Parts: sequence; C-alpha cells; structure tokens
Amino acid sequence: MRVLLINPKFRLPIDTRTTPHLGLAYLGAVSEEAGYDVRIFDADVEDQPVEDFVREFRPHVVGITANTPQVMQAWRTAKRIKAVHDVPIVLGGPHVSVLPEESAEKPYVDMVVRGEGEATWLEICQKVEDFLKDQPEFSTQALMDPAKGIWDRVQGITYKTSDGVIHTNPDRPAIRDLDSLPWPAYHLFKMEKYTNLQPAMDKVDGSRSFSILTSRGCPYRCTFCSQSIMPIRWRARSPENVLEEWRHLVVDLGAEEIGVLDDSANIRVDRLMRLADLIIENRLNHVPWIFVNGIRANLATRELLFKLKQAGLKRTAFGVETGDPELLLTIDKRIDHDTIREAFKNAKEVGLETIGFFIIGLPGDTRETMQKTIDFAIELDPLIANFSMMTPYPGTIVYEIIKRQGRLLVKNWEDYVFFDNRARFEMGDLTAELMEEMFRKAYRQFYWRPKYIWRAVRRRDFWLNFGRNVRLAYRTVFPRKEKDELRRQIEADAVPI
Ligand code: B12
Ligand code: SF4
Repeated sequence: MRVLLINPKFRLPIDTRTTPHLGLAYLGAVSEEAGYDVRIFDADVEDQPVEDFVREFRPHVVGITANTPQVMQAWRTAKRIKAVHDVPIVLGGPHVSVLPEESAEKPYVDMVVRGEGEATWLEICQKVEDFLKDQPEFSTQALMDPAKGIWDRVQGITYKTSDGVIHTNPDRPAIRDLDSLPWPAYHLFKMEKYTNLQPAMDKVDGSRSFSILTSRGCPYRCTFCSQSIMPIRWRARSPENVLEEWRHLVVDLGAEEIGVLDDSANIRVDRLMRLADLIIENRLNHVPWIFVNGIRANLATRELLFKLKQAGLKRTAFGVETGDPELLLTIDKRIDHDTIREAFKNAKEVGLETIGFFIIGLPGDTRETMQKTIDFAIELDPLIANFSMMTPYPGTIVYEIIKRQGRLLVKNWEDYVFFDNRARFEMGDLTAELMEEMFRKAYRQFYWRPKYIWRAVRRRDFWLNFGRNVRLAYRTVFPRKEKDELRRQIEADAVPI
C-alpha cells in the first residue's frame, strides 16, 4: 500500500531554519516498519506542485501535518489533492488536536488524528489496507460509509462519515514504552535541502544536522504554552535506547550536530547524567549538540551541566519568559528569578553557550514589566535572547483569558506566526502599539550593545555566516515587508478554502 505524508508549505518569515519534520519522520518510520511504500512530501523544500506528485505516486492514504499557522495551508493542500485523486485525507498535529471538528468539517478532510500519532496512524493505514483488499473499485465515499462502521472503534480520531456526520471517538492512551518506537526515517527526506539547527549561529552543512527526541511531554502547565494542551504525561526513553540512536546519527549518518528537541529533557536528572556518561564512554562526545527548546532551569544543577558539557553539549536554552516576579507567578512557570540566574551562571561557568526565551506582551504586562523583561535579559546576557510577541494559541489558558478580557487582532490562523513585530491582541492598557514598541525595543536594546557586538564578532561562526547574519539583522529590523512577501506567496499559491 502506498502512503503519503505531507508537511504543508509554511516557511517562517525570517531567514531561519528549515529542518525535517520529526513527527512525520516518526510516522514514516512506523509506516515503513509495517511494510508500506512511504513518501514524505515536504512542501517547504519541494519544487514540484503537490498535485503532480500525487498523480505520479497515486497514494492509498494521505496524512498532512498542521500546527496553527500551517492549518489553512493543510486545508488547501487537501483540497488540491482531492481535486486530482480520490484518496482518504487525514490531518494530524498540534492545531487539529485542539480543534479537530474545525478540520473534520471541511469537505476535503476525512479524518483528524488527535495527539500522539504513531499508533493511530498505523491503525488507520491497516483499516484502509483491509478495505482495499475486498474493494477492486476503491472510493473514499465507500470507505467512510457509516453503515460499514470501519472507524467506530479507532481511538484518537475525529472523522466524517459519508453522510456528513462528524464522529469523535475516545482518546488513545499515550504510548507507554517510547523505546519500542523505531528511529525517525530521515532517509525519506531530501536532507541536502535543509538548513542546520541554528543557521545564524553555527556553520554546519544542513544535511549533516539531525534532531533527536529523548522524552515526550512536559509535566508543567505554563499558561501560554501549547504543550499544555496535549494530554500527555512526561515519558522518557531509556538512556541506552537513546544512545543507540545517537550512535546511528553519528556513525551511520555522519551527524555534525544534533539537536535535542525535548520540551523538558531534564525532568529526571539521573537519566540525563546516565545518558551523558554513555555518550562519553562510547566516544560520541566529539559531535556538538544543543538543547534547542530549553531545559528546566530549576532542574539544571551545576553537576548536571558540567557532565553534559563533557558529553558534547554546546548550547542550552532556558525558558525565562518574563523579568517581572509577579507575572512569573501568574503564568505558572513554577520557577523564580534567582533559580534562573543560578542556572545561567552555572551554564556559563561550565563553558556552555546559552539561549534565553522571553515573551513580550503577556496578559498583565505593562511598559514597566516589559522593560523588566528586557533588563533581565540583559542581566542574564545569553548568547541568544529570543523575544517572542505573545501569541495566544487556541487551547491555552492565555487564549481563554484574552478571549474573555481582551480583543484578538488576528484575522486567521496564518497570523499565528510569532517571529514578526505585530501584536496579536489588546487587553486593557496593554495596547498593540505598546507591545510592538517594546518588542522592537527588546531586540534593539539587547543586540545593539557594544558588549554583545564585541562578543559576536569574536565568534568564528559569525564570520563564516556573515552574509546570513547581515540578512537576519536586516530582517529583524524590517520584518513587516518579509511577512507581506510570505503572505503574497501563499496567496498566489493558494486555492480558496
Ligand atoms: C522543533 C519545533 C519546531 C521547529 C521545527 C518544526 C518542524 N519542522 O518539525 C521550528 C523551529 C521550525 C518550529 C517552528 C514553529 N513552531 Co514549533 N515546535 C517544535 C517542537 C519543540 C518539537 C516538534 C517535534 O518534533 N515534536 C515531536 C514530534 C514527534 O511530535 P509532532 O511533530 O507533534 O508529531 C506528533 C503528533 O503531533 C502527531 N502528528 C503530527 N503530524 C501528524 C500528521 C498526521 C497525518 C498524523 C496522523 C499525526 C500527526 O503524530 C506525531 C508523532 O507522534 C514543538 C513542541 C512539541 N513538543 O512538539 C514545537 C511546536 C510544534 N511549535 C509550535 C509553534 C507555535 C511553532 C511556530 C508557529 C512558532 C513561530 N515561529 O511562529 C513555528 C511554525 C513553523 C512552521 N513552518 O510551521 C507549537 C505549536 C502550537 C500550535 N498550536 O500549533 C509547539 C507545539 C510548541 C509549543 N509548545 O507551543 N518548531
Ligand atoms: S513552557 Fe516549557 S515547561 Fe512550560 S509547559 Fe511548555 S514545555 Fe513545559
């Protein structure tokens, strides 16, 4: 059976990274393990129109991933495919997991997978395969016939039968044993077409840059974070299991850098200590690696950071969010500023580069508290300060607060990309104008410091990446034009939905 997985086109409006989609890489791997003929079509790097690809490959089932800013592109992609080929279309990913009916209602979407996808996707493929066996003349209409009841017992899906009725089946429990999953199928991607993890910082050939996931989920519930919408407990792979994949990336695939994509890799400190020991013992620590999304500062002990550095960790991020102690409490981050200071201090002392994530425009922010955030970023002085304009994703607590007490300014889901300088909402005295002013000020004040510039130009990679860095600096100051260009491209490319 032929299986097609799609990442709809949605490059970010700044010159940032484009990396293989790890969720699709996992789905591809389990599909191959089940014996299916699998293709991944990543529209961000493909030149061919999706219709042409579908006409050639003639898939029996199509899966499309969608986060919030991508979902409209996912719908357009589904519509374009249905116009040329009768095939069941399944959507999955963070956005549709929160608002499954919204997508299932679309005439060109048959089914939505909620939450973690591997087991549900396999069951769907199995059902389609079984159906194909006794149907020489395949039709999606027949597959979705309510009288056949094919989908009645499949957990974790929301689907539309051919009479137009939407059905919501019970959730599927999270995968218990992550060690049982195959490794992500990187061979299904055109690796030479991607960038490395942090292209503005490191000069690494994109095809030698890989990601890994050592745990899934997060036990915290920060009010602004979409992770909190996933009903998934924190679960971890064993250090031994991670080591084998690590070895595969380094030895078989020639990795020159590895990005650990976990939301909160250090929930169990002993597990990470053991992994670090294994990486050292197995002499895999010559390949630099990065905690791209941050580890919990309250669990980043000096001893752990030291050991991780020995194991090849080059850079780590920490979620700081705000410089105001009261706001830090209201967002339920469960951390205090002294702990964050300590984590940055320890990380720098053991020789790690640091990244800080900060949010401008949290509900309750004022000019003064946003200034505190900028000042705190300057005090912590990470190598990279990433300021995001507060973007209320559906399903988060912040989204509910803003819907009740504020005014959303976004027109549609495509406005939910947060690397641009436009405010997404207003609430009380927190006006769009104020947020946008402070957002621009944050980048200016942090990056245009003589100390920062002096440190940046002394890094070898700064000069190796000179052209890119100049472009990036320009785009940080003039992002609006870029966004409009992105929107123009998407609209030119789009079919009405
Ligand atoms: C790495 C990462 C990135 C990377 C790479 C993205 C990529 N190509 O994969 C970069 C930096 C580019 C990125 C960018 C953005 N990201 Co991001 N990112 C992540 C992160 C940290 C890890 C993603 C990952 O690999 N997860 C592990 C895999 C296994 O999970 P998964 O991809 O979700 O896939 C599983 C299920 O969702 C499901 N599934 C997914 N797709 C499909 C499809 C089908 C058919 C099926 C059946 C199932 C299925 O099954 C998969 C396997 O279990 C997540 C946080 C997280 N915990 O997931 C945020 C996250 C996905 N990102 C998020 C956001 C907001 C963004 C941006 C919009 C931010 C921005 N800059 O504006 C952009 C959008 C970029 C774009 N072009 O679409 C949000 C999404 C929230 C939402 N409601 O959409 C998340 C959840 C972070 C958060 N906690 O808020 N991101
Ligand atoms: S911001 Fe980090 S700690 Fe908070 S819920 Fe999201 S992943 Fe967990």
